[in-house]
Amino acid sequence: MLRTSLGVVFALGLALVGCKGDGKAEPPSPTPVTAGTFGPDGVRRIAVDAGKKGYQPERIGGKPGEKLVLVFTRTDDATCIAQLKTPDGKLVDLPKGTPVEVAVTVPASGEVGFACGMDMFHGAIVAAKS
Ligand SMILES: [Cu+2]
Repeated sequence: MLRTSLGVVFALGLALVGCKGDGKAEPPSPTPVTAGTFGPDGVRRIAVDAGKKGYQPERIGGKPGEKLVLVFTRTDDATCIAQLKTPDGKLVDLPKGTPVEVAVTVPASGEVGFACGMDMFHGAIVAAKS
């Protein structure tokens, strides 16, 4: 009996460690325009690493209303981050090591969020101050 409950607690602990990420809000601070590269279509592309610690960069700045392509590449085995929830709520699979392009639009003001499929890791597309 005791062994069983310990096992359950241990499994829960592992699950939490496996998908770490806190939901605490960061204080709003001016986010600069994130460096990217322009594709042949004139749309700025920004590479985002989806790894052990979440999204790098985590806050992506762009000009208000700017269209961007975020190029997500998952670098970690953790299944937690293998799915991306886009700002419009779509779930997108991120196969490990394969860049996946997601078109987004920078909001006119404030920010819009994206997250892992389990809503534990978060990132944001932020209207940068110019
Ligand atoms: Cu997660």
